[in-house]
Amino acid sequence: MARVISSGLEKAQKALNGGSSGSGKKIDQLASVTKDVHDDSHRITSDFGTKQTNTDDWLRVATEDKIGPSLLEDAFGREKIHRFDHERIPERVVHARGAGAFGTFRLHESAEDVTSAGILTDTSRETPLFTRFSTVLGSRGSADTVRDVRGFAVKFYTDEGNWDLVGNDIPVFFIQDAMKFPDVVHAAKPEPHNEVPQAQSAHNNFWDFSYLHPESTHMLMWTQSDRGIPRSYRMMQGFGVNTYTLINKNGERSFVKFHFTPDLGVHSFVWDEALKLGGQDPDFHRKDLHEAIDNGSFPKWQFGIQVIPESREDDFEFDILDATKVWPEEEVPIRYIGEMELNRNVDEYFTQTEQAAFCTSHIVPGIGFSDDPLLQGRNFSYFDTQLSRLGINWQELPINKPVCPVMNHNRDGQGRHTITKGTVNYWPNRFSAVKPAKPEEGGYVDFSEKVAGMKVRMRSKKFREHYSQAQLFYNSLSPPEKAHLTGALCFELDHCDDPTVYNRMVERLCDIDLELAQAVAESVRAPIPKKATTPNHGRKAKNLSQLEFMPKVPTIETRRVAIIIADGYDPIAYNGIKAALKAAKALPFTIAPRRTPIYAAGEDKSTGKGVTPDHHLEGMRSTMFDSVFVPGGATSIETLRKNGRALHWVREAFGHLKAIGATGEAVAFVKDACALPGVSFSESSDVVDSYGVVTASKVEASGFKEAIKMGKGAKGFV
Ligand code: HDE
Repeated sequence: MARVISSGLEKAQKALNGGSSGSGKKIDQLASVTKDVHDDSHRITSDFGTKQTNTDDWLRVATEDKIGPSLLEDAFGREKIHRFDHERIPERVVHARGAGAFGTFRLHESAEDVTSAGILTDTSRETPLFTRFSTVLGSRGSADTVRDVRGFAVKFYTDEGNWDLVGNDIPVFFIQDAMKFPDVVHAAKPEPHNEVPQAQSAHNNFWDFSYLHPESTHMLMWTQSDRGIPRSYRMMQGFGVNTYTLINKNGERSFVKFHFTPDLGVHSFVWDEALKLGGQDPDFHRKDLHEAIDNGSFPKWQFGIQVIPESREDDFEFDILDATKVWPEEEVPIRYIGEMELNRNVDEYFTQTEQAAFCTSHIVPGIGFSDDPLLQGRNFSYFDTQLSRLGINWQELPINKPVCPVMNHNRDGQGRHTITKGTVNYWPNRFSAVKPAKPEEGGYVDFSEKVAGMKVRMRSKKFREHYSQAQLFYNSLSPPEKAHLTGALCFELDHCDDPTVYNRMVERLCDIDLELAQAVAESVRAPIPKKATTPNHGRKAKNLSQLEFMPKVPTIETRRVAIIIADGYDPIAYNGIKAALKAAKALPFTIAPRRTPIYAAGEDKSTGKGVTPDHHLEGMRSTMFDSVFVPGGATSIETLRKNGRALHWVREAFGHLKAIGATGEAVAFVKDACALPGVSFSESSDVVDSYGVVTASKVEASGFKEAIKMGKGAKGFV
């Protein structure tokens, strides 16, 4: 019998996607080339379609007693090995490790005053999309939780063609000119002589490059802040980074930056947690995204634009085409006009997430480029790199194929799928077959612009100021965020063993903040600076600290909560908290010393069913959860007190600033486990004390849930 795969979810998603219209278009297009291994009517065939009876034994000369030579004649055997030999394709030269999902874009407010793009003006549309998140430096098999920038690439399958917005979770970049890209990537990737370290910027070459490129200073502040270690792909902002343009139907042009702001707020790991997860669960982010979508908790982002009319291009102290600068929101407010939701997991990683190919040059009418020198180079690079990964006909691959008609006189090449009928393949032709579109038919019209100047290799003056916004970002952080940033710099420079590198980097920090430079210098053994090189201007701006992105309606939905029990636990507290968490759509997991059933206080083991834990204490670690709850029960707590791993769970969760809840006998256990010099907890029951620890003599889940919602950062990490 054919297995039915998550049919309920499929149906719900189809309804949500609007069947074959709207955002369902892409899903239906993909369905036409999708086969299901669980369809029981399938039989193994060769690639040329012949059914096969044996795919386990090579055709050979053999008897029951003696094995003889394998025969070259075995076409099936050769085909199987030959296909396997060629399974790998080159990984992306950067952003090799990623995870993707399908979704929908809905527009709330038309932006027709600034653009004619259908996707940004037609509020009745639902546009299907595919989003791929990634790390930058690591190989395809590297860990998710490393300190790095995260890619945030969205392919909108619009009615006018694909629009690829290939962004990051950080709004600025290391360099200003695309020509520097090979240098920054070479310097940041593993060093050439020994291919070490994997997926980390903590090495001599990266920091050597950083010092030698003052333009990277602003970006470094972001990567060393908590933004470099997001808790989840679902809890990151997305930024188009580069300056694009919008053109309205009157032909007027504006400059634009694109933003995605997550409904769940912006949250991060603490560094120790991220480091440990790199080994304990290298797929943490990938699984987190998949799990949330599978559970029907579809992540959403508000989509916004910052717009500057052409006439105001030169009104700012920075160049608005410089990708190492943000447009402060005080000066250019964000206008939120739409929403992106991710609501469907991929069916197959390789053909969808791996073969997805994004190009900044993919734009649609109403959207244009600017002279941003980073963007101009990117427009060449993405197109070019797809050739080494996917071959010339990569745009025909199902994941990359537009949902609108594609027709032109480009032909042939390796792996061509489309069959184009007719006697001509050039334009113009005597039949007037396949002709260019008129603007009124939706044809892309390049913006006419007068350009004059000297042909030179240089950047203009405003591009040469590098520290003002680095200071702005640093100044805008809360004290715990500053402490985390300082700690990150100390960690990274401790991994550099060349004094030239760390001494110089401390010099560079004197361009940002003297106290920061002094703290890092002391920690890494660099000469302690006495004077700022560039005095800190003291200004701050809004929405740079991630603490400003607490969700409008805080939620614990999809937060992973470990409930630790042993035999003799208090069933009322256990069941109460579990029900309360489930009702709030959090994900409770029962953790115990073993995975076989655990019995409640007073439960008769011979007749009782017990609770079957999801995991045992050795199988998982506190790092894999957002929060820990320990119900009371005298015998249970007695057992847990003697279990070093249980103590470590609670103490580690506390060190990682997680909400911890306890009832009854567990209150004293939690307090003892977290006992640190100078730490005291409030005694009032069911109150979140300033460390996020909630203790209560009876089950009142509200305080605990509030503590989970608060996330990290209230007290800083010691
Ligand atoms: Fe990329 N970048 N990049 N990049 N980038 C690639 O394209 C490049 C830059 C970003 O999920 C490559 O298909 C140049 C900024 C993302 O498939 C490559 C420059 C931003 C992804 C490339 C930049 C990004 C890439 C490698 C300097 C944020 C992953 C594989 C001018 C706005 C897309 C590929 C995915 C991938 C070139 C700088 C984001 C080599 C030359 C700035 C999210 O073409």
